[in-house]
Amino acid sequence: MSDAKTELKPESKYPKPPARARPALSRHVQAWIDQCVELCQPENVFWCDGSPEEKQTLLKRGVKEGAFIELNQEKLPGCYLHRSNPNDVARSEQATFICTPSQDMAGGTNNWMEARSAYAKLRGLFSGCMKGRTMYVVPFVMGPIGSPLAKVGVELTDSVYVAVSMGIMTRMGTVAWKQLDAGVSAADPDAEPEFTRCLHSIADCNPQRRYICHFPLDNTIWSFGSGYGGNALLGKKCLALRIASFLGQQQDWMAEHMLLMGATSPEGEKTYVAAAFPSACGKTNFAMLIPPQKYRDAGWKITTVGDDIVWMWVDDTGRLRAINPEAGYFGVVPGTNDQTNPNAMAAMQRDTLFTNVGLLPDGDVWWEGKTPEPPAECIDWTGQEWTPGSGQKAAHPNSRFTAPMANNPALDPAANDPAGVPVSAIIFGGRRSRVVPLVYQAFNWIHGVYLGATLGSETTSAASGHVGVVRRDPMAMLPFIGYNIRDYLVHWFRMRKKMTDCPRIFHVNWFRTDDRGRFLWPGYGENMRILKWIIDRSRGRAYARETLIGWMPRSSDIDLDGVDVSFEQFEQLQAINVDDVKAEVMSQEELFLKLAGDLPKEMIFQRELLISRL
Ligand code: GTP
Ligand code: SPV
Ligand code: MN
Repeated sequence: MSDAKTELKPESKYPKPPARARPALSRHVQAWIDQCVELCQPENVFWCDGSPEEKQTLLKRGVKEGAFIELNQEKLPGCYLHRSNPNDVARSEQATFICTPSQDMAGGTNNWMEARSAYAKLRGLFSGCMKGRTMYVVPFVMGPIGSPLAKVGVELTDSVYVAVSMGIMTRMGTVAWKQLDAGVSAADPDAEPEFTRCLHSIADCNPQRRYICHFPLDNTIWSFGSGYGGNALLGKKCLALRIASFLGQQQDWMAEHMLLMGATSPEGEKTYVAAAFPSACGKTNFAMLIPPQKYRDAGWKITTVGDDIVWMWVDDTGRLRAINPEAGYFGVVPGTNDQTNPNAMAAMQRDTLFTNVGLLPDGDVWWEGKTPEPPAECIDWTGQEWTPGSGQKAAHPNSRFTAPMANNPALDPAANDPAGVPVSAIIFGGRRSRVVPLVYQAFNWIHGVYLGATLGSETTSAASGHVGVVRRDPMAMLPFIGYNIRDYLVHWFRMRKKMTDCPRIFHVNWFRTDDRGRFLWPGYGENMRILKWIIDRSRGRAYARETLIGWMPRSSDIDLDGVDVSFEQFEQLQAINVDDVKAEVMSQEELFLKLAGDLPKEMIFQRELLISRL
């Protein structure tokens, strides 16, 4: 394919046919874009090529239109602030639909719309919705270029914020057209190339007319009425989790809501670990962990492959391997500071978009927890003047930073490796102030899948709705499974059969509190101590006791030297109360009922075994 930049101006005035603007494009891709242009009737079409110059153009345009506020460029070069509509600050799970011919394909945990009526409804909404606006054509690749799992998507959006964000979060631009071309077979050059059709309009950002619709059978996503990350950056949750989980089930691979980290020991032994925690439950922080001084002195190093999504497959030798499909981080800011996550702080020093944080008088940003003392004043995330006594939050609890992963000082060297990395351990974890111990290990894969499937967590501000209620969040994927959860669980059990030596599975909870509501475990960097035990268990080196819920370390099996946790406190962290476990089993009933009649037998047997151990 010839270079797009030499052939066309970035913007072509509609209704000049985009077909002539992009002669090298597959006619199938072109035809789809033409249809969307006809439907949405944008005034202009802007073809993104992913170049640094183009990013500057888009940022300038965003500043002019009010989508971005330029921050202090001396302190924060290349950084901008975006304030969203106050009604549009988190994922809208109620407005998220799996659209298939039958409801059974979506299953009991998803909102479902019949595919044809969903198209009809959304066609009505999209019709003419970009009048007077620019449509950005954003081609992107999810996954390292050349990876067998890498997928191409094209997002058509009328939001400059979305276009710039996609440029950070994905491998965006001409590279995607090339990858698409590379996928076309020589035998049938006119065959339809495989790509995800992503259509997005923020429209008038009305929550009553907000729909995030997935058509897994058509490899298509239509998102209307929201500009928020998980609803609008369609490569992320929509493609890389919902559509990808469906494709993975069909094609024998897995798309999971997991971080992926490498741990290098003083001896130079490298272990990769993946961990599934629900939204705003610590993936970014764990993935960027900086070990305590003593571990660093000894030579331990943690590196990040990904902080939110992994795609995994079983290689020829029977090992589970994984890639991070993303190229950036869309991370929670509140609570992030130089103590809790210095790597994230470093990553957001440049070329970062901040969404819904406070703006300081000198053009710097602030959020709750950034500094021990709040600033004397700032402009809060809604654009109002703010002082510490105002009783409001300066930053929205779900305010976010969008930074290229290349900014992470601890980026793993394999983050761009198409071959991915081998996974030795999988960790499930939730946010549980009570009941659930700090760490334990599943008896085996099937038990581990049961633990993942029954994962409970207190809800957070990452999704709109109540915060702090325990809900079941199977594999931290409840909002992201793109098909029937019954088939998803069966898929997890089946994948085991392809593996020769499967990863060990663990469960953690960094969030257990004492009677006064204080965290019992210091968390963050100190989680290294737990990770060390997990690595040693995965490699057959550490001791564990058999308990009714799984294998557990004794206090002597975890290094507590140099951390402010007494042996008694550790016992409190690891305590299991039989009555609590019974109540926990009962509270899983709700999930089991959603699966009624469809429950994989392994789930029933594991539950029976647990009950018989009580
Ligand atoms: P998503 O991006 O929504 O998928 O979230 P995430 O899982 O990446 O969550 P993240 O790491 O951003 O953490 C969210 C919140 O949990 C932040 O407010 C953190 O400060 C807090 N947090 C993370 N790790 C720990 C920990 O080890 N202990 C405690 N107490 N809090 C933590
Ligand atoms: C999450 O909610 O799990 C996120 C943020 O990672 S978003 O991409 O907006 O879904
Ligand atoms: Mn997430």
